[in-house]
Amino acid sequence: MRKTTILKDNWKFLKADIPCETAVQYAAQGESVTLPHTWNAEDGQDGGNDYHRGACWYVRELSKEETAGERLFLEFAGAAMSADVYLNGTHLVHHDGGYSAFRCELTGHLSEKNILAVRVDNSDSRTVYPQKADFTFYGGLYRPVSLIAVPEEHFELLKDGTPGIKVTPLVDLEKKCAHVTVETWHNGTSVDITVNGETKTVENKAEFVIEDVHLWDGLDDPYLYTASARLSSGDEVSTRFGCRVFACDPQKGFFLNGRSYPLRGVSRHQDLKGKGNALSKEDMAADMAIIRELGANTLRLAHYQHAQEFYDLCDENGIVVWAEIPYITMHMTEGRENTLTQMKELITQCYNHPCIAVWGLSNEITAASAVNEDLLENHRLLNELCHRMDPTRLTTMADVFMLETDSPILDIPDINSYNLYFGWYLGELEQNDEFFDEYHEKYPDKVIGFSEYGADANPAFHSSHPEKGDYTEEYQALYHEHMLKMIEERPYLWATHVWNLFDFAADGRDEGGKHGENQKGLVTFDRLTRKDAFWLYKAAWNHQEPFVHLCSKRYVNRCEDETEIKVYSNQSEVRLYVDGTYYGTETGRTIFRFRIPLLGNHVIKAESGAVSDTMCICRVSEPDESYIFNKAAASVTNWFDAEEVDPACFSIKDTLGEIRTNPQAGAVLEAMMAKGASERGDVADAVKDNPGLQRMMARMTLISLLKQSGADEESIKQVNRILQGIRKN
Ligand code: GCB
Repeated sequence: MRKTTILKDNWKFLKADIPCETAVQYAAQGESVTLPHTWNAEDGQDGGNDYHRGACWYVRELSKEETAGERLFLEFAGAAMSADVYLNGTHLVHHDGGYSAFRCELTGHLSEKNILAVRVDNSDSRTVYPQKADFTFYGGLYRPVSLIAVPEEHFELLKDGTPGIKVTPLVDLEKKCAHVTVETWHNGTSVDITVNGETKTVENKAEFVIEDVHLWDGLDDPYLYTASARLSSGDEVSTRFGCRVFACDPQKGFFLNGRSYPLRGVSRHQDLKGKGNALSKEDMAADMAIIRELGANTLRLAHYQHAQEFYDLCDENGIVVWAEIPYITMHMTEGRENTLTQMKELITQCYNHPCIAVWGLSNEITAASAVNEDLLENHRLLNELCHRMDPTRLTTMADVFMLETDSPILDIPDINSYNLYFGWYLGELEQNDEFFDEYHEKYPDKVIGFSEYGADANPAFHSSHPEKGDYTEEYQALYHEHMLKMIEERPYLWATHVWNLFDFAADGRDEGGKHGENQKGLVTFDRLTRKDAFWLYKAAWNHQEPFVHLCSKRYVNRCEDETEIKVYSNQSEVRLYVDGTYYGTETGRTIFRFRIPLLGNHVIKAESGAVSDTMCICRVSEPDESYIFNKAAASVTNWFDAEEVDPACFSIKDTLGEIRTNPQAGAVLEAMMAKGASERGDVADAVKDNPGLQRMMARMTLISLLKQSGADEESIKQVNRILQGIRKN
């Protein structure tokens, strides 16, 4: 028999980088904590990029009862980022990587009184990923720690955190059967392996055939089988598995069990406002409920290995998953070994989950690194490792927008995917469409996906003239309306993932009225507010639960004669009532628009069949300043909208490409850029050296570039005056 004891209580936490003996000696004076725990729950979420990154200690005495058993192992489901485990002062194991599980054996080191001390360290490192990324690197024992007592004869526990049992189901769709191979690792002589009611006694590996197989069929029917293995000592392991076939076609996109199944969904980070990454099972289940409500059929579990409980939830809910390691943003020449061990652990620990379709090698790794031989070699080794450990799944990679599509790195993974932020960080929305059209035409035989896209929104900010960079709920909604359509028109995209389902902590950020948060979420960090864009996707993806949603409900005070009333719904007809009087009906799909005169206070009701939604808006004489985040940019916009521009001459409304066609106007631009370059050298250099980026910049209007770079109103006006003095042709 196996006994697992979760060590939740009675830990002492010391926020100090001290020797083990000192930590043990002063443990009583430490802070009492329960696991899961992170020391960055507050300072990792409040901005300033100043959260504690260092080594801390967790100390706990193990009771007699807890240490009973023939062989005793200790399991850490996640210790961020590196950990050293000591029992009674003896160092037992060192582990690098904050997102994968590891174990060590305590047997032989136990005495009368047993003190466990764990040094956990999230400081800077040149060898352990992640080091540069847009999320908080929380430190702590933020997932459960357990004792596992097993008999002398038991399943393997140490190697890469293995579950001891590995199941490979290969499905024959025509014959409607599955060939299931079950492998086990143990120190006994034989093992009884059971699948679907059939038991085989073997040395370690058995093959089964399941006739008339019940498929794991995505959201509709995520059926799970169980495989179990038992030794004569009574030690037993079991795992669930699913029988399904994933395939990708460059023209037709993703297939599940032989039918077209475009993967459309979101990404998720594993943190929560006020708690950091120390989540409970209930927190995870609540996240999954929101994912189901949205109607997404895929998740990119970014940017690292998530909790086993979360992959379990994806198995149970039929969500197709992209799993990845935190090999992100910046390649480290001394980090190769760590990428390989993190990948080995990810695959070993997650192999049995039917939800996982692809292994992600890296994310935007060329954002801060050149494509050199060392980086290519690292990717080749990772790719080979994935194929060696798991020939049944494809490998992929999330490419940064400025990575040239003919870069040799794209040839390494089986399939690719791009992260594009046109329409947010730079460029215009249409450039997303153009990018994929060009790619698809140039590489008709390559599978391509859309691994990230998004725009930040703070639901406190609103506008009737939303635009890029204003952080309004309305701009985010418009952005996603464009993207949803763009994606629907391109079924060849094997997977698309909104960045991100939830706002998340990025302590280095300070923007859009919040400190320390990336606000690209469709839902706020505390999960309490679904932004309008959430309802857009729900209207497109959730066909189960009829609803109508009135947009801009938080935009109450409006200063205009006429206002737009926009409704998102998964119904085909929406009726509108203003102050109790029928106003009109719109038919269509997903987005329904009305315009109404704004006279005073109004009660607006949208209705479709049995479902309805209501809001109140009111006419005000002055714009409500509390809705505007970027007041400087807003005033530039107001000035610019009112300004008469002579179209025969150049202006800041022209694109950089147009301006460059004229030597005189081009010289004005160069001079302006050179001034900017001397102020922010690195960025300008990156643009200069990157033809792809240059091409994209050529399509940006000068006004959007100026606003984005934070230029003040006076200098924008000045550049415009100069350009207006230069005639086109
Ligand atoms: C990216 C990164 C992601 C960031 C995101 C953003 O490309 O992969 O980690 O959070 O952009 O919001 O800038």
